[in-house]
Amino acid sequence: MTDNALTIALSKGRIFDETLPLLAAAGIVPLEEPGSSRKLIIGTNLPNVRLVIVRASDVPTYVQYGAADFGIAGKDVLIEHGGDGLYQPLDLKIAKCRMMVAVRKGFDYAAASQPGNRLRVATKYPDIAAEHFAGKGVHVDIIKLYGSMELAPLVGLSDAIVDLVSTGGTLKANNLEAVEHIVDISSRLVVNKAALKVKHALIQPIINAFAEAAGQS
Ligand code: PRT
Ligand code: MG
Repeated sequence: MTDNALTIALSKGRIFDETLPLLAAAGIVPLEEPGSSRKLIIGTNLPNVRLVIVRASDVPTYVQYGAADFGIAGKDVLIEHGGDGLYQPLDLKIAKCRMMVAVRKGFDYAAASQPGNRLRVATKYPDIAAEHFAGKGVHVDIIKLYGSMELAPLVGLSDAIVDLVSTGGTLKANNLEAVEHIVDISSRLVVNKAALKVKHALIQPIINAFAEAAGQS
């Protein structure tokens, strides 16, 4: 795309919903709602600004390679991605949750997680989980899953899970309990480093509007 056009990568669902007010503060209004539209490229009220709708965990990749100029991604996704090629100017304080260790109710986690012990941990976040347990001196076999981590301890696939918790409703409904807090998570603005230079005049006012709308200017 040309130097006066902008592509923004977003995932549908909670990040899209919570980004709408920020976009509006920057004068950007999507022409369609990705929940109902099957389109992957969505125009906006501004002829030079478009949105691309991608999986939450793919946002950093689109931005890293410059297929999108900027995007919004959870800190969970950014830690696992590593952040190469990304400028992260702003914590937008949206899509907040907590990265937690959880186990079946009644499981003696305190005993199982003594230093030197070995634990099977199912997660979509192998790097975050490995670092957490390394810090405690607990050996872990990490079992990588792509979703529904909550099932793993219930059917004997793992002793524990590392997953995101917001209301706690999913854990409760599945007879699990959170036993350790790893890190607080919220979503960040991620900008392609080259685009920030070349399209600075277009991107900086949007960053400023987002910062103000997110209460950080
Ligand atoms: O759904 P998909 O596989 O496409 O990708 P995704 O699940 O990564 O995307 P999405 O849209 O669900 O999440 C996007 C981002 O929102 C994540 O990267 C997080 O930064 C953030 N976020 C905030 C959450 C949650 N809250 C959250 N509660 N992401 C996921 N959850 C899940 C959690 O994994 C668990 O299964 O919701 C369930 C727990 O919720 P409670 O409310 O029952 O505790
Ligand atoms: Mg999801």
